[in-house]
Amino acid sequence: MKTFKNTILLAAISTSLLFVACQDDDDNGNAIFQETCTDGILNGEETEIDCGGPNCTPCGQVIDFGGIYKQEDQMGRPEINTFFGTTGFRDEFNLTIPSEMEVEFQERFLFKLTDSTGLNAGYTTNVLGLDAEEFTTLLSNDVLWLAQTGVTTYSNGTEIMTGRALGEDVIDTSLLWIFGGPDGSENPGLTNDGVPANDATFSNSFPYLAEPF
Ligand SMILES: [Ca+2]
Ligand SMILES: [Ca+2]
Repeated sequence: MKTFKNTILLAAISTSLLFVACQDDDDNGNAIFQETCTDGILNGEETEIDCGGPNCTPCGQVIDFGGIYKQEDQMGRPEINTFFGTTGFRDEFNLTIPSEMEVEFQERFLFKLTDSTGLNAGYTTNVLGLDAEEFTTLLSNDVLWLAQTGVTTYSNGTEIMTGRALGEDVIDTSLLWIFGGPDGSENPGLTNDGVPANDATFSNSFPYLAEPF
C-alpha cells in the first residue's frame, strides 16, 4: 500500500513539473505557444480544437493567411532608401521585389551618388574597396544578408554585412561608405549623424525592444 501511495505521489509531482515546464519554457516568466495548439486535436487546456485556454490563440481570432498579398514596404537595409530614394522613387523602390531591384535602381543609385547634384560627386572608392558601380550594385539589392555561422555584424571593421546587431550604428556605417573615401578620412563632417546610439538600451530577450524613455 505504501509503495502504491508513493507511486501516486511521484506521478502527481511529475505531472506538476511537466505542467510548470510547459507554462514557462522560455525562462523569463512568459507562457509560450504550445505545440498542442497546432496538432489538430482538442487537448491541453484548449476550449476548442487548437484554440482557447491560456496557451493557444483565442478561438475565433485565428489569423487567416488566405488571399492575395501586396508588398507595401521593405527595409533590408533601412538607410538605403533614405539616402538614395529621395528623387521621386521611394514608393516604387518599396514596392519592387528584391530580384528586380538591381535592374530597376542601380543606374539611378549611381546617378544619385556621383552626379554633380548627387551625394558625393567626388566619390572614387570607399573603405570596402568598391568603385561607384560596384557600390551602387551592392546597395540596389536591398536585402539584409545573414551569415549562418560566425559573427553577426553590419560592419565591425573585419566582417562586412554578415547580419545586423540591434545596437549597431548602421547609419554611420553607410555614411562612411558613401562619403569617407578609400580610407574613411574624406568629408569628416558627413561620415556620422551625431547620434551614436539608441536613447535606451535594447532588451536581451524577445522582442528585444528598448524601454520607453
Ligand atoms: Ca490541440
Ligand atoms: Ca549614428
